[in-house]
Amino acid sequence: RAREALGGRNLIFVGLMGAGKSAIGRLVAQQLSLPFVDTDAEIEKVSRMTISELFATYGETEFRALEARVMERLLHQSQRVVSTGGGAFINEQTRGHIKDGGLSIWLRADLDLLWERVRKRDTRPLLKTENPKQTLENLMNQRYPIYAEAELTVESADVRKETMAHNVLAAIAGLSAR
Ligand code: SKM
Repeated sequence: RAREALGGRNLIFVGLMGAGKSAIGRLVAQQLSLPFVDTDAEIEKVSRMTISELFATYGETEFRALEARVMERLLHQSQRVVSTGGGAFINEQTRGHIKDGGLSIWLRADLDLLWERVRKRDTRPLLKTENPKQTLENLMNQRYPIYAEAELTVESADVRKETMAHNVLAAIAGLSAR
């Protein structure tokens, strides 16, 4: 039923780092029998650099421009499930591509859950600050009103990813019942 409700559109996950976009997106793609792509991974592939290297070498502005191009290209291919980098939906141009390119879904999570998941990783250039938890909270405050523009919102909880995938599919299926 979720696949019917999608009606051939792409399904695009947005939200902050640590919300589970990639893990849940991959699982939802399997369950919908659609291909999956993660835009951060795709950017790393086309640039042959890591996200951290891209930020360090070219800066955030260039990264956002590349992200916008990659998003536009990916969303114009065959139907798929896409998980996006945490800042993708915040960039006006990329947000336009996402809104035009399929059904957007915000995985919303609270600060403690996000922090537990990102604190151990060293792959997030935006969190290389004196007080990364405060930085994460600032990002939440800036970004949550914008993520809220996604067509659907699903609350990300500290539960098994299978449960989250189920919640996502139920939310999509519910669209056709509205
Ligand atoms: O796209 C990467 C990059 O580290 C920037 C980012 C962000 O702005 O929240 C999140 C990551 O997915």
